[in-house]
Amino acid sequence: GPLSTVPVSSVQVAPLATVVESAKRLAAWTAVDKHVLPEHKVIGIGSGSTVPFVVERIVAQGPEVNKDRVFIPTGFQSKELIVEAHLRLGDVDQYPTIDVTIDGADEVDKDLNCIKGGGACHLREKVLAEAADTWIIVADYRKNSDVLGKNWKQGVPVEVAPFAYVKVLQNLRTLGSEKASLRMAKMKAGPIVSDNGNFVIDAPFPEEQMKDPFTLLGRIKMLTGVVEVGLFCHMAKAVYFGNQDGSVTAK
Ligand code: ABF
Repeated sequence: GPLSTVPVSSVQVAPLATVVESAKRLAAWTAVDKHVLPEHKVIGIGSGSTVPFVVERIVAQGPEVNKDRVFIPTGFQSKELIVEAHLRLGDVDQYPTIDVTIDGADEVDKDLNCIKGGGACHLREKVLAEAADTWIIVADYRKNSDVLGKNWKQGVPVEVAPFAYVKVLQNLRTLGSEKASLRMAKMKAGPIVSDNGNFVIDAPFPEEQMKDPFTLLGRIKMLTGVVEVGLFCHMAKAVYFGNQDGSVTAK
C-alpha cells in the first residue's frame, strides 16, 4: 500500500509520553548534580512524577555517600520512594533543618513563584521547602510559564479543614474565584482526602489576581479553616525545566 513508500526514519517521532519522561529525568538529574553535594546530609524529597528521577540520581551517587544521609519525605508517595531505594527515612520533627529539598511543581512563573498541590501534598511540601536551606524545583517544559494559571487551569489548590470547607468555598468566591470547587475523587466517589486528613479546594482566579501571587496567597491564607495554600512565593533558589530537544532551561 501507499504507506510502504514512507521511509521509516521520517515517521519515527517519539511519543509525547516518552518525550515528557526524558524531560523530567533531565531536569531531575541536572538539579541533583548541581545541588545535592556530598556534604549534604539531610535531604528533602518532594512529590509527583518527576521526583522518582531525583531519587534515581541520588542513588547513583553511591552507597558510600548515601549511608551518612537521611531523607525526609513530603508524603506517602515519597516515603515509599525512599524506602524502596533503601535510603534512610527521617522526619521533619527529627530534622527541622534540611540541607536541600528538591520537589516538582504544577506551574512556575517568571519570578520562580509556583503553583503546587495538584497531588494534594502542598502542606508538607511547603514545610519541607521552608525547612530547607536550599529549595529546588524540577519540572518538564510544560510547567514553564510567565503568569501562574496560564497552563495550570484547575486553580490554586487550597487544603482546608473538612468541617470548614463550605464556608471557605464561599470566602474564595468572594475573593474572586467564582468557580472554586471541592476536589473530588475519581468517579465522584467523594472528596479527596490529603495525607493530613483534610479536603482540597481548587480555586481558579482571574489573571489580574494571579499576576500578584504573593498578595493572593496572603488573602487566602487569612481565611479561617484554610490549612495551606498551593502558592509558593519567593521560595525557590532555582528551577530546572527539561525541554523536548534534550536541553535544560534553568531559571
Ligand atoms: C508535586 O507533584 C506537587 O506539588 C505537584 O502538584 C506535582 C507535580 O508533579 P509532576 O512532577 O508529576 O508534574 O510536586
